[in-house]
Amino acid sequence: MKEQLERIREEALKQIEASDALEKLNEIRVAYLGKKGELTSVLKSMKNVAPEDRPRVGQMVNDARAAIEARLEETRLALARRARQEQLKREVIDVTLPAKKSRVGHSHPNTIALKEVERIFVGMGYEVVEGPEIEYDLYNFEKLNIPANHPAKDEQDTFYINKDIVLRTQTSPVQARVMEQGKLPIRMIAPGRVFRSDEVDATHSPSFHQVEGLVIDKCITFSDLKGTLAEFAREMFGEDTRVKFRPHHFPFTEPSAEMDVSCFKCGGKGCRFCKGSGWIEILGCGMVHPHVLEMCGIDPESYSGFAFGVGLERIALLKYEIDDMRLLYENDIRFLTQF
Ligand code: 2NM
Repeated sequence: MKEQLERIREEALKQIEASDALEKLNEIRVAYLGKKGELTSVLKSMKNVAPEDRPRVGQMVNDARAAIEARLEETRLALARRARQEQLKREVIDVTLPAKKSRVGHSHPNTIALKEVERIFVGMGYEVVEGPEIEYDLYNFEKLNIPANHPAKDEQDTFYINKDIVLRTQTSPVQARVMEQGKLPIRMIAPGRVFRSDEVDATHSPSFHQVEGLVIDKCITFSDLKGTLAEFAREMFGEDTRVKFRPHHFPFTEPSAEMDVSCFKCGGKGCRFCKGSGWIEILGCGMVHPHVLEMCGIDPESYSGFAFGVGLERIALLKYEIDDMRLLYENDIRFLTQF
């Protein structure tokens, strides 16, 4: 019995010595100390030992168990330490390396200009409303007093999905939809992408952005339009900006006008920027045509309103002195970060 115990102990310690992985240690633990382990089976055979020898043999079994357990624990700690050391070596961080620069994006000039337009009008109590880019002919043309034979409806200018559906050529259909909902008064701007079948050049693109505005209430007059848009111009281009209105024609407004702002480069004396005139054309506007109000369910006898439309790219090009619209669509970060 004594020899058997000694042999088991030696054998176990030798195997522990030779282990190079934690899993192996576990296997050894099970093989010697487990329920069906070698040491346990010695204990089970105690019944064959003479009663007077049992305490001594029991002591020897316990000693062997304690020795094996101690060596297992020692070796486990040593292996764990070694593994940790190797991990630390693998994961060493060189804090002297230059940091990776994080590449941060930049707001597009259109976005900067739009935020500014929105800030100004929201400050005057306007709501910002969006609508679909794919529109019914009914909202894009019909309800805006643009009849079937109007040149704007020509396939040369409009992208048709089918005979009833188009890519919107303006954001006024959003206004038509809001008027139709019948909640009055209305003070809103409708920013968004619009589409026209244009060739690309320095000032044209088949897809660009507009902000259209609409005010409907009792007793709205052209004076309200002038005051509002003059204030917009001052906030957008500087407090010394003057405005002038030239008669124009739009099917959806009557009367209609185009608004110029005094050149914010030369103050109106005339320079290369304003091509010597001292004025820069900025937007179209007018009093909403009674027929448009009627078609959108508003009684023109009780209500009147004004509307306007600005090209966002035009504002961005002017404000940031960019001379080619195509630069706005390339998204070259070296260009964008200049604004
Ligand atoms: C412009 C110029 C003038 C306009 C008209 C409307 C509506 F829906 F009320 F009829 N929205 N926007 C309008 C008027 C747009 O863009 C140059």
